[in-house]
Amino acid sequence: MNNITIHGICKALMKNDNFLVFTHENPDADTIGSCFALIVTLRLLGKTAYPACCDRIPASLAFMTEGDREFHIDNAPADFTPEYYVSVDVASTAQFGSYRDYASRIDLSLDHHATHENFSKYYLTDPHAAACAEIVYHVIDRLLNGKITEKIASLLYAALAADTGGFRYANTTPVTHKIAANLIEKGASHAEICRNLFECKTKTALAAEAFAMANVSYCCGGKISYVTITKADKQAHGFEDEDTYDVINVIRRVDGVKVAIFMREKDDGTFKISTRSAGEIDVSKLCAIFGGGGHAGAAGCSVTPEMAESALQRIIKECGFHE
Ligand SMILES: [Mn+2]
Repeated sequence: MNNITIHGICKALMKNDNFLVFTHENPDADTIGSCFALIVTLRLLGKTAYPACCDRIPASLAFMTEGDREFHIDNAPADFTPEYYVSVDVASTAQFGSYRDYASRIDLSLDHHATHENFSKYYLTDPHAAACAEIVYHVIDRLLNGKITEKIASLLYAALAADTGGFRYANTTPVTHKIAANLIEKGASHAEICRNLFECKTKTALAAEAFAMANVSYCCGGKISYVTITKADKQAHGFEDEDTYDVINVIRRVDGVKVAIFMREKDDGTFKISTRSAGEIDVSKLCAIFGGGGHAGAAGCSVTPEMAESALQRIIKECGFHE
């Protein structure tokens, strides 16, 4: 499954310079925290490193990047020539989004998705890691001889907290808690991070969630909840794609729901389907039918507008619940 160790990764990073570190498309806190923690570390070691993020950082996560939201490859200085390409939390070539063409150049990928495609020269995937940041933590801790800075600690803590839903999801392990404890010891501002991640919401994000609560449907005796937000809905109610990131978490909370499905029409007209499972069903398998992937408890895929309704019905059917 892996062709390099943490020790090997540290050697490769020490030996090289001029790093470009890729996040996945529609970046979340894990890919952002992993990417920026690695960049800060590499710079501390005297190296040149820049992030490559094809999509804007969501406004709700801009607290992780000091308010900056654009980290395109051409935002790096003109005289920067990348020599070593890394990706973090990226499970497949498709997840590079508009940077898909770079996938074949990746020297090293660090990931925690069981569905990881081995697209890179070297790869370390640990599906037992709650977040990619757990793997990145081990790399950084070794590179810095335990001298993790406050800033790095906060970035990794935010990544860990986000991918575990505030250490509540089934992916949380004793290792996750030990790493989190160490990051707090190193100065991670945990309370502020958790407020930013889980409590603060823009008015438009709250409006999107209110829309979802008002329009959610149930089937299979209440075991499945689902809702769709179209472009027209977004226009009519004034919310944007990034306002809808927590919609899936709103509709999965309903008592008795085993699988939640959220379908969102993107600006390019395709539909992004996000799924969550309470445990029984492996939703990554359902999303794989449509070329997507993710984790057993959280997965997604994208389909064409013509496919959207039938994909939703197929996913519902594949859950195998009876009415
Ligand atoms: Mn992740």
